[in-house]
Amino acid sequence: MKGFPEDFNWGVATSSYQIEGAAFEDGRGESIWDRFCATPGKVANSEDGLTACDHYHRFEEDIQIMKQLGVTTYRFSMAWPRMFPKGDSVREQRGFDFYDRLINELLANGIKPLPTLYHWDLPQTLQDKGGWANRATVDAFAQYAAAAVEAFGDRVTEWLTLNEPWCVTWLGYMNGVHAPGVKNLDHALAAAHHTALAHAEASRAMRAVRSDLRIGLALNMTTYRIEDESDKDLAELGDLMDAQLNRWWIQAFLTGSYPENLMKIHEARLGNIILPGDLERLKVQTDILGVNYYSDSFIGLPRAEDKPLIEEGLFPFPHRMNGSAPGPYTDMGWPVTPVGLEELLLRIARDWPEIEDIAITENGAAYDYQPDESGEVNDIRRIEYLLSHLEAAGRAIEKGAPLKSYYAWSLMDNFEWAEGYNKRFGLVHVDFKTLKRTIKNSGKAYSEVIAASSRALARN
Ligand code: IFM
Repeated sequence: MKGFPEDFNWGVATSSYQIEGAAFEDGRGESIWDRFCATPGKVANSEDGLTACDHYHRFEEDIQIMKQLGVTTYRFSMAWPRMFPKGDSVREQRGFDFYDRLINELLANGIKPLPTLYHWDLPQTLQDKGGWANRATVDAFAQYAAAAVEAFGDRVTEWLTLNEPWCVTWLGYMNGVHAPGVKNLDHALAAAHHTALAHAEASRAMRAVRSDLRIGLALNMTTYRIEDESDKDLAELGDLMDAQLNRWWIQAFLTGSYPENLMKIHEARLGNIILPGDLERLKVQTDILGVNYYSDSFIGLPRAEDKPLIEEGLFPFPHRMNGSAPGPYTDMGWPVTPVGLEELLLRIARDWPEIEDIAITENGAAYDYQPDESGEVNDIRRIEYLLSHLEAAGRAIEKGAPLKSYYAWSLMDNFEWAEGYNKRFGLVHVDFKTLKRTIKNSGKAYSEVIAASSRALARN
């Protein structure tokens, strides 16, 4: 694969609630996703993460699969309610012990761990007090982050704080399709600010324990494509969406400010949320920018029946998301747009030259391929998706993007949040009845890319 340097990190990614299962074992507390899944009508087929891939009991087997794939690094998340069941200062040692075993097993197999501290499983007790809309969650998160570094910082030097704070904020607190299912603009704006503050405060708390850490966060990012550039409303809308998704958290940690267009639209509300001194506190050394990229987003001209997406004034113009997107599409209905990844990486390099280490912390596609009679899973469209995105990433490196790592989403089929188990993103097939794992042909293709890259390394 062209473009990738010798020391490139080749990884796979997962998250705790999506794979671990053992939801109430060894003292783990209830998370907002346990509560959300138990609420009728929230998740497809009323599915939940109670068992998921049972990774909690099968992590050794899963690490052997990673070894077989040849990955050099593994991005996973720690479940906050496993370690602090109520989100306060009372620890559950058995939760810490699980991650201790996981990390040691990874290291023993030559795989570098990259933990994410928050991939959406907030302790329910914190949500009962407002969750990310409550400022107190910022301090609770910083304490949890520091405790994780105290426990594992001797072996783990790279950390991510939050995964996709845009989803936490806008899917969790505005349109309510994710846990905790709140629909309230004030809560959403508070979550947008508190997650940015949480990244900064947690980073400082972690560095106070160990100064040698490299810390980042993972943002879902996209390139917005506007159907008609001459349409002023659509162009303004594109800029608002770009600010809300791509710029909010980056601008916060780099400059201690938020995009002006959003500050203006939400002036009155944000005035009550952002307290004196907060903006300065947002700015924090961030060593790794994790980019979760799946597809470009297409903002189309409205049809007669289209209405403003959010009445309260966030997206004030009627439009049609992805209406103008070219195919093909994945099972999520997301367009396949590999060139967009190259453009996004080059945009990051151009707009934020201070960022010296980009990791693609997630990239992948949902396609439902099952084992054939011989047991083989020939997921040809996933192979095409994977290779075309890797080629795009390689071109971006050649043109100067400081991309250091790639994590395929996901190691294995898992619980895809509100979509349940129907949307399969794995390089490894999981039979959710027997929990049998089968490496798909995409997993084998990825493995060949990694092997070819290490052969190139050996030749030099
Ligand atoms: O499964 C999710 C993951 O948890 C966060 N990023 C997007 C993935 C696919 O939807």
